[in-house]
Amino acid sequence: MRILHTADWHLGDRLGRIDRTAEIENGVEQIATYLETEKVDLLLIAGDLFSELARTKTLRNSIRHWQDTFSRFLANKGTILAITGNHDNEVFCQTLQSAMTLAAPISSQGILEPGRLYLSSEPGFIRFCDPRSESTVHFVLMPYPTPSIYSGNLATKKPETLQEKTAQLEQALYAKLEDCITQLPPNKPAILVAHLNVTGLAPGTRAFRMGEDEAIFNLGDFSDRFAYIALGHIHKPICINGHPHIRYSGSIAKLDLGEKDDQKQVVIFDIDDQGLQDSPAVLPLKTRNVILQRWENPTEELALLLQKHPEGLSDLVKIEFVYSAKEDNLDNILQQINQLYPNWYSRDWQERNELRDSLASPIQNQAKGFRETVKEYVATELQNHPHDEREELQRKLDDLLVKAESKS
Ligand SMILES: [Mn+2]
Repeated sequence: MRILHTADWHLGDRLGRIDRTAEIENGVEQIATYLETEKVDLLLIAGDLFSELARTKTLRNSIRHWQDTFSRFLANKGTILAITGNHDNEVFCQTLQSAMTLAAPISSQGILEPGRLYLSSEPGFIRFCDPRSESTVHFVLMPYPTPSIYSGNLATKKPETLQEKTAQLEQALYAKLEDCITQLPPNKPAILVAHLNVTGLAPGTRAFRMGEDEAIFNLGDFSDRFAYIALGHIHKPICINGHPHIRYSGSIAKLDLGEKDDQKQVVIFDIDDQGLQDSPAVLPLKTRNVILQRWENPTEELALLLQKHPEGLSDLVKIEFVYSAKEDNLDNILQQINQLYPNWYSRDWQERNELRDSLASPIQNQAKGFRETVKEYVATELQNHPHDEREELQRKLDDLLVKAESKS
């Protein structure tokens, strides 16, 4: 069976004011092309299909996009197997799963039919028939661990601290994993699909939009049992402890500045009755650049860049600059930014004479209050709206802020 491993699509995600849907869908289309050219049997998505920022309409459009993109793959008996990640909306995914099962009931024999999408938000163990060798391929699925998903294996004692809660969740996941492994037929190759943080990453490697206190799982004792471990959650493509068969495929678009240097990719591998054949192969994905621009002399820098790229650039850019009210024209600068980088996602500036601290890090030292932060955010989001509408919304916002402050 030939399998393509990918993860962390984050459909419907945003970066500042920029909606990333079209770009991420382009990544999905590149994957669909690989499914055909590489004659893949099963597409494996290790969690985080949707962004937590996606609206219902975006979710609907994404599903429609899958229909268009994968209909041929599915009609040719290709299979899509996905698990949920921490960014996926659990209720939405469960509804989708139930609706699919209702439309096409799953056979009770235990070996799942090819030619359809399986999206699992439950940990467990499933089987498919390998269309090449007619043998059975086993998958253990471990979606992102939340107390509701792993409740069957959770200790009954209510946790008193966050550490205790994390420890209980870790134990529940290990117990479930152990339980699935005992159900596997001995000496048959199996694949583990999991959306979580594992040990063996370089210090400071953190999951997308997650804090430092996240649970980290040690797959060490379990990893020998699997021919391949398909991980999702960390957006960088990484092999764990140098093992080519234990890896994060990484996300399919550069979702923020932390991913600016990543070469996005998917992994393809073959598995048969004997286990993994050869070393997994990596195929590149074309992605849009995400960059940071810091200017001390914005007028000059912009003139140079516009001379070089009069048509503008498609990069997603975070811009920070310092200008002088005497020498620079702020309106011109902002206009030229729109011309050069129509896809800027964040911009921040400071008038040179307003600076109190050293010039070296003027922008990072801004400490804004609640009111200022909210107003600034709304002003940025509304900048492309008609003037009247903007003024009216800002007036309403002011009223709301006054009310909120009088209550607190
Ligand atoms: Mn994740």
